[in-house]
Amino acid sequence: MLIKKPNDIPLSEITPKSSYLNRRTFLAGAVAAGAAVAGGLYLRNHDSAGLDSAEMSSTVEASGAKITGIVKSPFSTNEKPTTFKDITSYNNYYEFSTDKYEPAGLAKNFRTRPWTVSLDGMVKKPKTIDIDAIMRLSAPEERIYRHRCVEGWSMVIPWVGIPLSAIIKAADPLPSAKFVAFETITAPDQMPNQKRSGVLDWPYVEGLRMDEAMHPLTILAVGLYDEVLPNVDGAPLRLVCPWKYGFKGCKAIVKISFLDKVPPTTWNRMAADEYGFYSNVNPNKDHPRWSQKTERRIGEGLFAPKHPTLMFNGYDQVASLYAGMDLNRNF
Ligand SMILES: Nc1nc2c(c(=O)[nH]1)N[C@H]1C(S)=C(S)[C@@H](COP(=O)(O)O)O[C@H]1N2
Ligand SMILES: [Mo]
Repeated sequence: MLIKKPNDIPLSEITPKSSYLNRRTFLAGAVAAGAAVAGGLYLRNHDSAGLDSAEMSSTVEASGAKITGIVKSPFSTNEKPTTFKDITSYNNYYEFSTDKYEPAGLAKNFRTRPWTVSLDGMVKKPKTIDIDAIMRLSAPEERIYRHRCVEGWSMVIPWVGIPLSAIIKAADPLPSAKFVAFETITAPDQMPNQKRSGVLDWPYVEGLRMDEAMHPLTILAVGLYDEVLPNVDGAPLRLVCPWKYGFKGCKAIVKISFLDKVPPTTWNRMAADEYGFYSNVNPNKDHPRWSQKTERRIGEGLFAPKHPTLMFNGYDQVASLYAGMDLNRNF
């Protein structure tokens, strides 16, 4: 799991296990949710406050649907993307399970419509936006990004998303807003671990400094491999900030708040000595319990040579955001 012993990582990949308990929970959920989708996969949009409703009659298909009009991006890496199968079957999504292989099945019938995101805190006017209106704020862009988990593994993920800056502009924050906070949905009826104690504090929360949030590399992902985002990767909307460790990428976002002080973040609250607010990828700053110098690329096999981990995960263009900061402290 995030983050017990480093040698858990290879073991969990060798032996994909699914506990009997969780399998039963999943099967029970599948029967109930199956009825809801049996009538077809087309879902209607919902109206949303504060945005034009001229296009509100369009429809969006559920998981597996192609996203059209995707624009390529100069920010994409030309490294070989990790397979769709690996990206959607090896996951961290603690609301469903702390195992890497269980979330895919457990999240299968997670409901992503209707879905709204509230924009609040230090904004001119708090509002609620429908997910389908968010998807129309900016043309969908393909962003093929390296993804580096703090546990020491990585992938290359062809996200589809919109710049986070687009929704921040729609939120119209006050000049006093210096930080942006993200919150995952609370849905214990759908997320088995939200009914259990001792996993994490729910809801999962994350945050960025305003200039990090406005940086053109930072996106809200709505898809991958040209398809609507699979549930297990954080559908319908998840944060992607590619120069930071993966846990900053809050999944299934329902709230974005604007603040004048550093927001609490889930892993920092859990273990402040191990996970800072900034959590920029940094090969020179080891985790207290393991090295961060190298990473295992998922899909290459357990015995493939590891890749060197790059400062800022290779996204050096963000270095100026941290001028004057001691990057080797536990940020
Ligand atoms: N709500 C929520 N968001 C989360 C997590 C989580 O457990 N819950 N795990 C984080 C971690 S540790 C990682 S590495 C990435 C994994 O994203 P992926 O499953 O799409 O690869 O999601 C991040 N976002
Ligand atoms: Mo992670």
